[in-house]
Amino acid sequence: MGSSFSHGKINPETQVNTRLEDFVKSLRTCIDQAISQAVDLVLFGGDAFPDSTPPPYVQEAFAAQFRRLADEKIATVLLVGNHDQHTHGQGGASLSIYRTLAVPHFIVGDDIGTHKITTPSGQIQVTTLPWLNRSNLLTTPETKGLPLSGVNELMLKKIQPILEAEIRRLDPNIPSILLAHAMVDSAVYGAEKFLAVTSKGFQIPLSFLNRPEFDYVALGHVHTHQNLNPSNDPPVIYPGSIERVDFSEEKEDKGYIMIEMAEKASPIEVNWTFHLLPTRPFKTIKLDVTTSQDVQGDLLKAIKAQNIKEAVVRLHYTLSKEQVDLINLKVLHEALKEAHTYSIRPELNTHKSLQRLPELGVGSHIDPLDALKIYINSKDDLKEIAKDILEAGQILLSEK
Ligand SMILES: [Mn+2]
Repeated sequence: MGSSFSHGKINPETQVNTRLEDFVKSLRTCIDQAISQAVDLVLFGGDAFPDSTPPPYVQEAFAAQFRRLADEKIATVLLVGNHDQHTHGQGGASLSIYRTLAVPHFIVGDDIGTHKITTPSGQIQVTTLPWLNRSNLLTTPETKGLPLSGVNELMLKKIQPILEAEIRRLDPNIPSILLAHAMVDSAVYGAEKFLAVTSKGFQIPLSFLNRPEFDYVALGHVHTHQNLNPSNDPPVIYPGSIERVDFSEEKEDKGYIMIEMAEKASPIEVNWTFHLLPTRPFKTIKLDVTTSQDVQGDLLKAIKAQNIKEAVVRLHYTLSKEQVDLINLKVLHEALKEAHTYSIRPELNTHKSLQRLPELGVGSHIDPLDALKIYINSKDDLKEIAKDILEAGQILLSEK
């Protein structure tokens, strides 16, 4: 909650970004269902907000929904995801406040541990595996000089025995769930994949989680709903996000998972179902009009062919330089008015493939600043700000 604001607008009645209202609506539907079906337990897989310091009104919108579970005495586990963590000290997660305030029946999962929870239907064990980063697990001397792959390997070596110890302590007579915020190595990723190449992200092998001691593995982090274990033994499920964060999720169904578990039977029978949430549609209208005889007409036709009412729309079209004057932008804006919000991005087809400068070719060993000078000299449009760029470059290079 608090993301995707660029795809929304301020609701004049509430003064709140409509995308926050969309997320609240989705979350409210989930909580409504939990209450109306009198569930025993609610699991939240992490990443409540884009970062650990959400604005108060965003945090309040989240809390206002979850407190309804506390009111109904429904046990709830809030797992800490990477976006919930603050870099400073222990308990430094946006969700830790729920523990500090001792919200009844709420558990905050910010470390690896197993929580035995008594529900109206009996006991259940939930092992939490929050997002772990290197500073949680490793000391600076341990990682000194190690490449990123080595650091990740070392992290996995540390996690495995800790998780193993939790698994061994599980009571085989009580249903057990692993709730993990992780990037699992066999998952299909969307925007989250970019985390993988930074020091912040690493992948956990499916074999760590895919254990018969767990009756269900509930995952957070990846926004695309998927089951990583089609044999369902146990199910290893990403429910996905409850709303679309950006256009990379345009074609995804959004929803929540309802899990049914038999109380005591060996093996414990588990059924899970994905329930669609009524989310705001995202629509990309993309066309190339370079060979069109009626540029404006074709653009309007492409817009009319879509149901854009209340959708977040982007119109991307490619045209040639000569066609620019044939476009009446005012008419395009009028045609897109029905959308919730929209953006128009024309692109000229004159983009030549970028030529590599021979001076900067592979194998040339030149000073970075000289390379920058050569690059700027090759770009007419940069000449005016060449001095500023060089100065900025000097400053950046002097920062070690
Ligand atoms: Mn995450």
